[in-house]
Amino acid sequence: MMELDSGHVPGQMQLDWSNGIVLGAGVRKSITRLGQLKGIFRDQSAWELMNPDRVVYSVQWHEPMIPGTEGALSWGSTTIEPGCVGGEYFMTRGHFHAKRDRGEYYTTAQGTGMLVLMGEDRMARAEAMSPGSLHYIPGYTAHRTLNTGDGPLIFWACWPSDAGHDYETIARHGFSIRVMKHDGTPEIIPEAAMGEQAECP
Ligand code: PAN
Ligand code: ZN
Repeated sequence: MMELDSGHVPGQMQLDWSNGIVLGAGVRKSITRLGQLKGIFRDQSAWELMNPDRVVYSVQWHEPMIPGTEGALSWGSTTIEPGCVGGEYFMTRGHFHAKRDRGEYYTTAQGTGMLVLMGEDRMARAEAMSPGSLHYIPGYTAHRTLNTGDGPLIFWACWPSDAGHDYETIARHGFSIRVMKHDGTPEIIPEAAMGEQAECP
């Protein structure tokens, strides 16, 4: 079979929809462990006490065109494991797209969570995620997902292949809101109002 310059073999792809699995040639995968998320969770001392090898989330995706191709689309899933660090749910790093005007769709396949969205003016909001929920992420909007349930949170995403990922801005300035586990339920707290947080129950 012919190979594209990107190394991906064209061919029929198949999804295991509810489990977030992409089947077919050239599926890409990444795993993010707790140890790679320094500075993401507010309670650094709670983070330091946890196993750095613990998997927080994994992504698998299908990128049929060379990354960066204008007009091309990529498709993938993210699975966030259940867990919590210093009262804060397991979550993704979060990013703006490097090409700021590029949008994205998410749709939830399994579990419950929150999608945190923040504009360049740092105005933020959160959308609840549950099976079947559809989320449009406009351009110029940073996005991060958290698992608020007891099982995995699995969602699908479709994004422009030339969007790119700007993690640096979030690493430096963070999001302006956090989602904390309070009496077993998610509570949205502005970063500026954060006080001492209790340990995860
Ligand atoms: C998603 C995210 C995925 C992992 O595919 O990349 O959920 O989150 P981080 O990239 O913030 O670690 C997406 O938004 N792509 O653009
Ligand atoms: Zn994105």
